Amino acid sequence: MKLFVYHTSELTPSQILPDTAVVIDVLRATTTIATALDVGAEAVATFKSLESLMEVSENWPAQKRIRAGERGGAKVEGYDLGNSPLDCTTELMKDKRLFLSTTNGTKALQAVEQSSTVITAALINRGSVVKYLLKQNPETVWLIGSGWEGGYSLEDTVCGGAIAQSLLNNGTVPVTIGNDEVIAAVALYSQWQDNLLELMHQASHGQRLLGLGGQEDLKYCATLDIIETLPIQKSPGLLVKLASSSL
Ligand code: 3SL
Repeated sequence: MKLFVYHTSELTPSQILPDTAVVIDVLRATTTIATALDVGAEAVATFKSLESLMEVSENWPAQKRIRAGERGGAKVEGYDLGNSPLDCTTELMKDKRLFLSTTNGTKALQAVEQSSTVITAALINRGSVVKYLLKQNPETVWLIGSGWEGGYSLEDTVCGGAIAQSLLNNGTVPVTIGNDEVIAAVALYSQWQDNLLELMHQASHGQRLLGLGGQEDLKYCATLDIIETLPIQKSPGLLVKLASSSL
């Protein structure tokens, strides 16, 4: 397995695709996606634009859908939810399809949606991501941060580092380093691994969310390995929970 880290989707090569793309938006899209599927959502349909979300979700039974729209960290008017993973309760999500559009995370997903395999990662499900990659052992793996409007986000790269460090230390499957960003991401994670919440507080998007009252969101998003759910793309933009027998 050859591992690459890209801090943002804008920095990923545009002419080639990996065997497995791992999209990361710790604050908060991929944390929300994993949580929604973990509590029983039937699937999460992701959209770069709010217009296409509205258009596609119109064809889905109203009692079976939840529309979530976030821009600039805030809920978009007229949507059921914003992008807080803490809104994803079993009561709300069970057997529903979550239609989600966020500022950067769903855009990053779209950038690599043609890869043979697309999964999403966050700190909360890091262990399952590692387990899956070691089991599948794809030739090339890209860990892609969503960043913020083209810029680098600390929390996405630290998650890439958490995954990369576990893969590089696994001791059974040979894993090689594909670019310098892997080394940088592992160094970042090594520095902050015991203080991930403090890193979120220092990160620019963490500060943006704190300004919007997102203290509890930051706490949840900074927690490592608390769920086993692995979101995997079934068709472009549509994520489902990987069956636990496949992990
Ligand atoms: O940028 C994104 O896609 C979001 O996850 C941003 S937020 O955390 O919902 O503000």
